[in-house]
Amino acid sequence: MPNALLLCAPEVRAALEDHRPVVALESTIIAHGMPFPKNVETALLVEKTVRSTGAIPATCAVVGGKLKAGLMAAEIELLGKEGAAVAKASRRDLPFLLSQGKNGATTVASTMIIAHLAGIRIFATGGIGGVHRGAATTMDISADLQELAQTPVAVVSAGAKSILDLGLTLEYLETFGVPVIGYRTEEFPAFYSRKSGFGVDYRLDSAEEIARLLHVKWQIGLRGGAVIANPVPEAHQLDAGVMQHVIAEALQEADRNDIRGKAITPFLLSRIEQLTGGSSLEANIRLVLNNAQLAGEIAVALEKVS
Ligand code: PSU
Ligand code: MN
Repeated sequence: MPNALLLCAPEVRAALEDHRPVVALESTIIAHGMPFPKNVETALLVEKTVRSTGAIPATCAVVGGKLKAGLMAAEIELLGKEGAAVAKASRRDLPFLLSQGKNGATTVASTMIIAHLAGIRIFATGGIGGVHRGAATTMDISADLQELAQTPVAVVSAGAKSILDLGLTLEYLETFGVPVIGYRTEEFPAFYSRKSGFGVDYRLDSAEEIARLLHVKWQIGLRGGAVIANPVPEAHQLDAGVMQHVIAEALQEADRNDIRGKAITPFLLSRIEQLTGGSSLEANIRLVLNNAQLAGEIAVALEKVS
């Protein structure tokens, strides 16, 4: 059913109609996750990486009060340049932005919503949101987790940053029946580093096996998505000990400055980048490209099994 508020790029629509593979990409990472101009360069490189696997990229955002699956380069450039001035749009923000004809950069949660409306089943990002440290008192749990519980889109990520409570994030995903699959790893990766000390539910070593798992999950009518955890490439990971230090410092600063709610993740990301002298940004770019590659391969394999 076409939706009047959804605009698919012609290339994306054509691919979906022909049952060719498409990979959704988010835009909060562009506007709020990385500085200009690296954010725009990376977003375009991510699209190119998806194409190299034979899949079509669909970067998602809210533009002029419409949900978009597939952006023009000029739209990516605009989101990247405006950065934090663009609204960070999660599930709860969509009705306001659409009814007011505004723009928004979509998080994992809202990108999953757009992907599902468009008919896209695979999505690549950097890291998913999760249960924040101290959530027992702040109740700060990303809407990404509820979206994974209810919307049938698989998200390829490098795990989650240890700005989050990774143990509670994994418990939450278990409660809501979201499979966490490690690609060639038994350990849930901690974004900048390959190891976190927490295990994944299952390890699978090929895109084909992951595609089969997703196919059967949806074939038996199980709601929701899946987390595909793809560790940052060995050569680009940062020292876990150093990162623990940096993250602790950034968290303390956030606390001192009373930064809360949707502002906390962008604040921590930019402080971590400053504190690591930019090496966290390089790792971030490499892991996103690595996720785009795997997501493309899974999307290609999924079209073959379904
Ligand atoms: N984690 C990252 N980088 C990011 C985000 C999370 O390492 O850019 C972004 C994603 O768009 C994610 C969102 O969906 O932050 C989660 O925000 P919140 O915790 O406010 O739901
Ligand atoms: Mn939050």
